[in-house]
Amino acid sequence: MKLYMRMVMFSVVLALFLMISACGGGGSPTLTAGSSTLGIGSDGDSLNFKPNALTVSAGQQVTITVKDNSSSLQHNWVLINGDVNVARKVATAGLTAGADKGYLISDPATIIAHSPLLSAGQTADVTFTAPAAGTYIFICTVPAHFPQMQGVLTVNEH
Ligand SMILES: [Cu+2]
Repeated sequence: MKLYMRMVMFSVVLALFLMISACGGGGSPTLTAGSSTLGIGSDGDSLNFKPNALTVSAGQQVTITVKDNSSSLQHNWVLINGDVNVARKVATAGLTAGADKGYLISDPATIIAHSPLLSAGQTADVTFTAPAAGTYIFICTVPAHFPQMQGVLTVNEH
């Protein structure tokens, strides 16, 4: 009987351990820069980044491979230095700049890094040094893609 109880306890502990392990990843897909290269792509023909959460370390050299996975849409990937209001300003200025400028203004104060404007199926590498610890919004500035098309880059302390 004692042995039976011990086996039951062991099973319960094991089950709990497995449940906790399974929950470790959280809800949203997150890539962590173990290496210095992260991949990110638009989510098929939907206006979403996949993954929409990235994690890097402060000061780390980061290369993000941006892929336009849509069948016909243009996208870009723009890392914003500021909150959602700054992101909106960058997106609005991008509209005014137009397609010739890749829907992007040149403003190092509000844009940390960005890809070129990508057509369906195209890929581009974006290399930059991760900024100070904090959370940063990344967006697509193609008309009507923001505010839906955005995600968060988390920069951890080095
Ligand atoms: Cu887009």
